[in-house]
Amino acid sequence: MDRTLIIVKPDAVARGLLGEILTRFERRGLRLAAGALRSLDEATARAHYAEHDGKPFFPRLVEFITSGPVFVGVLEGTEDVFAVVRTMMGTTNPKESAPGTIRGDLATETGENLIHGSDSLESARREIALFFPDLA
Ligand code: D4T
Repeated sequence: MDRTLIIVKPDAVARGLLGEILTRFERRGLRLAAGALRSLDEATARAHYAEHDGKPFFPRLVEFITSGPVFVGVLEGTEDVFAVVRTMMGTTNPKESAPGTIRGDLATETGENLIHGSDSLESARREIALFFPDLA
């Protein structure tokens, strides 16, 4: 069974959208294999977003993801679950996200786009090992 990692970001938790977002995944047929509210420290945030280190938006991204509690979860339930989750999230820039997606329904700004989801099976393995070493 494939698994993928989600992070419900500080903007979503602060806006009270955690339940709405998890409900969407559950209604789709996905299950939470693990999950917890956490406050990410800078080292964990930098490790998670290492592929973006050096890009102009990286400092702001680390500052944002460490600015308040997030919900880190592992979803499972179908083959290529990462792709199902990414489709449900919508595009990175919510202004371009289709209605019906999480970002397309609930967000407008790239810097506050509510949710992270692993972008491949390899990313999912790496990210699950970072946040839930007992599951890896
Ligand atoms: P994450 O990784 O958070 O699931 O988002 P995406 O997979 O949809 O997008 P990404 O990895 O390209 O970007 C990571 C994170 O950085 C923010 N960002 C991105 C930003 O603030 N400005 C930008 O120009 C880009 C490309 C939003 C998501």
